[in-house]
Amino acid sequence: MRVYEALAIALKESGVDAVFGLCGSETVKLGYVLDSIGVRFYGTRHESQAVAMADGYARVSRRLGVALISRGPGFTNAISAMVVATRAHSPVLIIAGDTAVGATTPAKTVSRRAEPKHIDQVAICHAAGITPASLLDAESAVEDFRLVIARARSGATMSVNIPTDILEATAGDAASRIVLDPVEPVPSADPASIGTVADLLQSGWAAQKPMILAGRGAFLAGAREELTTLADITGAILTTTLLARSYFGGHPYNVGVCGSLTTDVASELIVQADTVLAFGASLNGRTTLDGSLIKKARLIHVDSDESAFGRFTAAPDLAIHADVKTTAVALIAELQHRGHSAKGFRTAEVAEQIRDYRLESSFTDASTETAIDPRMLMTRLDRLLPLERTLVVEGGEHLHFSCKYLGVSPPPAFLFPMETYAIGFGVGTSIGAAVGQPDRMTVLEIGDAGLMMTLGDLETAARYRIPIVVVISNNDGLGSEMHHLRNAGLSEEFARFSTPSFAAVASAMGAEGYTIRTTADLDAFGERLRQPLDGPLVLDCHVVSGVSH
Ligand SMILES: Cc1ncc(C[n+]2csc(CCOP(=O)(O)OP(=O)(O)O)c2C)c(N)n1
Ligand SMILES: [Mg+2]
Repeated sequence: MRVYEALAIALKESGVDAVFGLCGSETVKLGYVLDSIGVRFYGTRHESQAVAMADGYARVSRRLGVALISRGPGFTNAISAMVVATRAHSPVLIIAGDTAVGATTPAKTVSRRAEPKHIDQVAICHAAGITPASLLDAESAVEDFRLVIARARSGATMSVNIPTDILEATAGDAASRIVLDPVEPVPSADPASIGTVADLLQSGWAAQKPMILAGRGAFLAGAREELTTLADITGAILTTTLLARSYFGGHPYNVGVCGSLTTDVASELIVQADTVLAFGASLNGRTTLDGSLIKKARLIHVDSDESAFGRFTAAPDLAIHADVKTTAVALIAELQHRGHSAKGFRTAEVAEQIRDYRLESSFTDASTETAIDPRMLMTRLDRLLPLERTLVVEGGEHLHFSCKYLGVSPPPAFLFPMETYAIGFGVGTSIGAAVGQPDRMTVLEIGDAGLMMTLGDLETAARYRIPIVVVISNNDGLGSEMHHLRNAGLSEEFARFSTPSFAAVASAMGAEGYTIRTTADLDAFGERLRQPLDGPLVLDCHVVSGVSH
């Protein structure tokens, strides 16, 4: 059996049932065999979207997302998306071809540089922070592959490069010969740190108003129950990073997102906090408004990733490098042992303040006869779309509206593939999410420029009849750049591009498309959105540009 056949079988045996890819001559037979043995192959239009699909699939399901691409330029096309998956700690495996190493023609001197497609993929991975592995031995290729699959499945994006001649060689059954870097185990919190935090929380003069801030790390550790218990004991308000949106949804002292996308009521309470317990959050500048939001508070930062401490903000008052959930459990036990219970923020007045806040009353509608105020668009969509939904938001000015005014269910229902602050991954991420979590409606909210950048793969969604609602916040241009130009007193026309009718483009690609200019247009879709979708439904929503956020 050839290596490519044996690898296909190994992948299927490991439980993978979907692969996203754009193949080249050396990987197409691997893709073909995968599909023919029952691993559904989704053929994409661009390598970056194949990786984004694998990433979206992994983010919603926490199952292994797999992309299959070709060597050299096919590989470099996917780099940006691979960096995004790596930084998100997505369990993603990118299988790529690579230049022949002379395995089947040892007599011939193989010059890698003489091969037009040759690009040093491993060096690129190292430079970009992606973890590479190469299968360079047909004898052990299958077992090496199994090892790489297991590592990726544990939550590490891996790029496995397989030279063309290794793919074609006869597969052996030797034990694995590759060596992967060891994984550092996550420690438990040391009792001294737990004692210090308990002392602080007990000293009524120092910690009168505690706040618990949870990030995606808290969700990944499965710590919701523990963190709410901790908040209830200490009288803390609950808040999250953007990535962990709605994590504490339904709790009476949940104030929602902390940071630049916070609500007025939340920021009013957050600035009063004198002790912040951050769990599994990297505390980037957006979460803390460059530190200003939690300036007066003592910061206790708990994270399983040691590099999170002080990465974006000043070093915390106490850093606890440990598993988030077991740290919360230990802290609860210690506080209960001491009989600690505090009122903190918990007053009827605060509960009422949180409960009575209405986001839709926080702005004045600036819609015109031909374009909708984006805040209005999102609040209306919030009511029209089923509550159980996966929301994927791409970058651009529009994100300020969808991330604030369009609600989501608890994680992992909100996907924001913006780890590098780049646009260009929303289409792929939403397709992967819809495949990975078919029981929920997947909604992609994207700008006109972001969609134009990756338009080809809208056709992939149509071809496979993937049910996604694509909400385009269309302002005919690069809204973010228009904003910067305006602020600099320059003409925003430089960044204004008129876009084609997305309704027409959608229908040419085999999708359903509509143009929306008013809330009445939108309301007319209420019924349609409750019907099952047969492929992408594209809503080209013309929005008022320059609305403040
Ligand atoms: C790969 C990449 N290229 C360029 C940028 C810079 N950039 C950020 S937002 C943006 C405009 C996006 O326009 P659109 O998708 O229409 O959203 P809008 O800002 O108009 O709401 C650009 C070009 C980026 N973030 N990533
Ligand atoms: Mg735009």
